[in-house]
Amino acid sequence: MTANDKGSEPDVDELHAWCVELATGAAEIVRRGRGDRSAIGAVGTKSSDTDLVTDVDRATERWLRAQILQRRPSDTVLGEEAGTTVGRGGVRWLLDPIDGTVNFVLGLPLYAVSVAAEVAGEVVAGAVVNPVSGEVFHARRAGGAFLGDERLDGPRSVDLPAAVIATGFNYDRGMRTRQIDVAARLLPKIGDVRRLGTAALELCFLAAGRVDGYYEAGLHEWDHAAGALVAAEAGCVVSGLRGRAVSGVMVAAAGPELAAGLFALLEEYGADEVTG
Ligand code: LIP
Repeated sequence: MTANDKGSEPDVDELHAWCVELATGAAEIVRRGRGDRSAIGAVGTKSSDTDLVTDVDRATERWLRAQILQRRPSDTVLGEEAGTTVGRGGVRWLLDPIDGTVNFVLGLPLYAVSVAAEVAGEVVAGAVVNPVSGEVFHARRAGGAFLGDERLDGPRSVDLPAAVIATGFNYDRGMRTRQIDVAARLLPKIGDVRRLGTAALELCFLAAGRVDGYYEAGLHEWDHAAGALVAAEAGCVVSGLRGRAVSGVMVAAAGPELAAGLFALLEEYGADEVTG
């Protein structure tokens, strides 16, 4: 039975393979696009003057949507650039053609294609591919997290005062003012902060032990869907704050030893109360 049979239970292993295949193929389009100044030069803005979009974002999402249509024509697709296409199939695909678009435009080598497959409201497979490094992070629910073929087992064992925590700031200038106040209170209590500009990669870097924790408010589903699965399958705690689930209000993630202490500080500082 294949995942594209109508009415059959989607095959999660097949969805996982497709997430890797699609994110890898899309990453090649992004890689080639980075070399085309005309494509990058046509930079538009969306929610604010810092929320950038390029022709490469749009072309990559069009390619991803076409690939999904070939495999599972009845599914729902949500993408950052073209919104939601509602279908009757059993899978909802979440696409970020370039997560870290500002980095992409500037030529900072930290951006990624993120593809996730959700079944019955739960992300069951995902892949995040950095077109510059060629790194392919991927996971399937209950199947573990991987960088290529290498199994990922999350961050090091570290105390909060030495922990390096990644975060991000929203395109809304009022919200980011409140977010920087939270970061300013947090910084003296931890080892350092990293602002890498791509939620998808920051969550995968947590899974790979390159940072010790991550939190951000105001993300869209497509930003975190695949990366959150990779982090969770690497053994990390991934949730909202105050016992809530991951949402646009807050995505918080850390290793099991660090999570309680980090999340308590974030709750105390109101990291999930910045949307205004
Ligand atoms: C980005 C996120 C990042 C956030 C940026 C931006 P985009 O997504 O991945 O974590 O801090 O403000 O939202 O817009 O590059 O796809």
